[in-house]
Amino acid sequence: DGGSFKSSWYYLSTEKKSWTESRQDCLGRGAHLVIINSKEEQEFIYEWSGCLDTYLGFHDTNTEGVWEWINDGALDQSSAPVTTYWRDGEPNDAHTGEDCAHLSKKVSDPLKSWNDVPCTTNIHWMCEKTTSTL
Ligand code: MAN
Ligand code: CA
Repeated sequence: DGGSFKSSWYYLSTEKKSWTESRQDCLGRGAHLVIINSKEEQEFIYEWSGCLDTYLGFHDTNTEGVWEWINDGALDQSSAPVTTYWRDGEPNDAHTGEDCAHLSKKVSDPLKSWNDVPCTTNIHWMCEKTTSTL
């Protein structure tokens, strides 16, 4: 919801890491990999990430094809039906398997900008800390 978007703090990494290392980095900051709860938050994140591809807290590592948000103690962890913003043709679980989602900047539509990659791929990431529940 828009409330949690407006009360969140974000961190954009300068380094590139695997998804698991990125997730761990966020936990070390008292935060979590970004969770997108609204269209407004998706649009904001898309702009704010600039030209960088960044990991999201979204994965299907537990069951192939069943995408879920991480539960790392986020106040804005949502049990609501998930709205996704995949690039056309994604997620495609290409190559030897792709279970981690990232924001892809090789597109022009902010609302069609997610792609799945192997979780071992080193890219940037974005952490989020929800500062109040509103
Ligand atoms: C292309 C597409 C994507 C895939 C990446 C992996 O962009 O095939 O689906 O995730 O390559 O690098
Ligand atoms: Ca893919």
